Amino acid sequence: MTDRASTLVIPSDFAFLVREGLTREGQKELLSKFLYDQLGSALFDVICLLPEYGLTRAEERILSRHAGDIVKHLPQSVAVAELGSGTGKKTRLLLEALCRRQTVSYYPIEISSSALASCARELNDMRCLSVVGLEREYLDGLLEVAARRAEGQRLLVLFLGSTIGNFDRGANGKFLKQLRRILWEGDFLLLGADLEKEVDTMLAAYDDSLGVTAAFNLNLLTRINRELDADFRLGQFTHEVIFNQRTRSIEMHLRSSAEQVVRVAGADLTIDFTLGESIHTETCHKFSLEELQQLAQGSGFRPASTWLDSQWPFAETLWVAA
Ligand code: AVI
Repeated sequence: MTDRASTLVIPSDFAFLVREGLTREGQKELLSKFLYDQLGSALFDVICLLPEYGLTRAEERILSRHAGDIVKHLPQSVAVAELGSGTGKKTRLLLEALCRRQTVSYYPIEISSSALASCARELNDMRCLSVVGLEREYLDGLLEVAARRAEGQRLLVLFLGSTIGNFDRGANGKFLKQLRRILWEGDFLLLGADLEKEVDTMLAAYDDSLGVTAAFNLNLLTRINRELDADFRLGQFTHEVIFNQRTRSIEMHLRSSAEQVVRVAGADLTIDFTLGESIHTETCHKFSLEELQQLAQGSGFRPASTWLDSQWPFAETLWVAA
């Protein structure tokens, strides 16, 4: 599974990948990037406010407390590229600290034009900032930023919110190596990663009592119904969250509560579900600090510093391209 925004979704790809995921041997699967249509993205913004979902607040606390310290590690002239800008709210904390010493070129890279627009609105009043949004896949956008950088200018890449956890094991290292190849030695990556914690706390973060995450997950079926002329009955699937001990990951599933047949006309597919069979829709890996260290070294970075939140185990790590 790729991250939520690493690949542009064009309709024929969508049909192809839905077909591929639902017809595979063994565990049926839908890629988590498909969770983020317009409604899914809005639901994700609500998830970030839920009492059970501590990740976003943890990262905000780290950035509001330590932005000055993070910036002290950076050279004078630095351009900032962000993979998946989201609303821009967290980034603002860091950009404000940078703006105290330099004017800043900021390049949010997003596949969603509405997210880019809301990020630009959020940062609109920052006079020291020039914002150039790139509606691209992550690495394509980063290549473009790297080509635009001024002579001698360092790059700081932001990859916040633990989106790195939505890669499959192995795929995260591969992605980071590709990212590293675009950078020059001495460039920086600031990576936000959710850490392992009590299983019940992790499960509750993805199965909140208001049912917002359930709606976020089930919305994927609504999307397939709408875009691929399918007849998934939402009442016959339930949101389920498990912690996979082997992979140290939360997994989101949609479990069929009946034996049923679903037609996905736009993917030319008729699919049988047995009672209790599930579709795996998202992996949310939880890291240990040693694992992050190994990931940095294995992908060509040197870990420079790590900041932790005292209330919710979450790490913001600054890596230097080695
Ligand atoms: C985007 N990503 C970091 C979220 C996470 O926690 O893995 C996605 C999410 N899925 C359900 N809740 C949040």
